[in-house]
Amino acid sequence: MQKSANVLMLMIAIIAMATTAQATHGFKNDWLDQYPDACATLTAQINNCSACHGTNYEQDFLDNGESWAAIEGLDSDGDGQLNGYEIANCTKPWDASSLVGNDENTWSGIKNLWR
Ligand SMILES: [Ca+2]
Ligand SMILES: [Ca+2]
Repeated sequence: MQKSANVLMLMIAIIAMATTAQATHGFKNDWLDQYPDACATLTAQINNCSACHGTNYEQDFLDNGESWAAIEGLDSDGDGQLNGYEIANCTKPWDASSLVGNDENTWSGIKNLWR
């Protein structure tokens, strides 16, 4: 009986993990579809789901009908720059330390041009 319960719990855990992975994969693909011209730095960050998972950016997405376009006018990370502006300028709308005018980001942007 205990073995059956363990197998059942294992099956539930596998299904839960698969569901989460599917949802995350969908969010990522939606983002990539929404911003096909996003810079390589942001695209790489989005492909690494942990980049924005658990951030206010993700929460704003969930709270606004799961629409990336709907949150372009928000400032999810509170750095004073709107999400859409940040994406257009290759800074991270989920990271307050990443913003247009930050010298380190400017240097990263220049380096990315040469890669
Ligand atoms: Ca921002
Ligand atoms: Ca930012």
